[in-house]
Amino acid sequence: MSKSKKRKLSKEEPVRFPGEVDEVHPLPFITMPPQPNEKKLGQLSRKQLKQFFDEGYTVVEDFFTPEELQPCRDSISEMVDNLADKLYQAGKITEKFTEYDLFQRLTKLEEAYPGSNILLFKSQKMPKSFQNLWCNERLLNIMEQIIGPEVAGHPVWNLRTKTPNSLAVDIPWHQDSAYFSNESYDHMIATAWIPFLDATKENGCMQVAKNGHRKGKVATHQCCAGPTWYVMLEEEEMAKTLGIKVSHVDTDTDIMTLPITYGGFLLFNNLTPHRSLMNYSNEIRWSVDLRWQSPKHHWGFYDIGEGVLFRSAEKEFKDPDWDKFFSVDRKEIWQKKYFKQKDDLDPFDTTITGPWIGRWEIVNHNKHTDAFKPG
Ligand SMILES: O=C(O)CCC(=O)C(=O)O
Ligand SMILES: [Fe+2]
Repeated sequence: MSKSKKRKLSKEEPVRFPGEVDEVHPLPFITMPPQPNEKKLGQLSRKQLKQFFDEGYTVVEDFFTPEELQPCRDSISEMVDNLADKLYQAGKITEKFTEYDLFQRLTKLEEAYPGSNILLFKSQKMPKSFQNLWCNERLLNIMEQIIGPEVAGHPVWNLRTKTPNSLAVDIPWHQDSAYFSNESYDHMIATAWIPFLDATKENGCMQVAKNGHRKGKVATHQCCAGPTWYVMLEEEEMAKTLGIKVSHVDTDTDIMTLPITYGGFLLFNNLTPHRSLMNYSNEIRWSVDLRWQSPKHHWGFYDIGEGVLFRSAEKEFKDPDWDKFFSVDRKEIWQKKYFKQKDDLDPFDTTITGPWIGRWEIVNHNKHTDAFKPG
């Protein structure tokens, strides 16, 4: 990968990409807000909270019951079923693989029609079950501990369609703010990464680089990894700019591999470097990532949609305004606003572009970077 990250225009002026800034904002990421004496249901222990602010992550175990997560599993099955129908009706596949379960069926579709995992990633609309998970009372109690009494859902969420051995869903090191706009750099956006099965080293669990948030800085990312639309952060750059120890062999390292048992989840923030391991198993590692922040801050996601208020300090809170939130489909907007192609896209097109591609140096060109048009 490119060593000459900053091609010089002249001796004094290195080329800067829009994502690169000098200022740092460590305090919002390492300072625990004042905590009331009384704990609410589901809230983190003092030790977990301290780890979240000190190290940039914590794993919460045994949080959801299988009954709470089953509706999400059912929704995913339905999404896969719909995709199979669409592919079948368009003549892209000759069988629908209905006999395969949630952890196998998309793999079969992927074999029959490569890119199926991307199509499902690209087309997702949030089902009711995920809405309920997003504003689960115990989860929001945790968000109050992290963000304060005003809690809103952040517009960026993803269902990960991590089929075995697929480069398209192999997500390299990054800080989430590298995908967001620069307005996200100065405040906490908390992510819960929730797997729908035991996430293991074999099936592609997450790794975080602990302490990587402490400098309050977004390191220099590059675009795009292999055949994908993902930004990437080199380990050398993580070590240099974020000051973290990146050894994969020493025990004295900041790289943490985090298997998570079904019912648990991982919490991290928009400056925590993280990636997922390759899925070498024979099952699909489904997960969802959901985000929250204070509604007082900019959404940090360009001008593509706003978040949705879940808790308010001033007034008794009723229901989230889902209609308003869903009136904007952020993935559809990316595809239109940042895509060179003008006419309607083929519904089976697997190109993904978005505003993040314009934020970093493109060191690896592919169909996604080629399709990108600055908004
Ligand atoms: O699920 C993955 O593989 C990556 C998740 C991720 O990058 C995120 O949740 O921000
Ligand atoms: Fe991420």
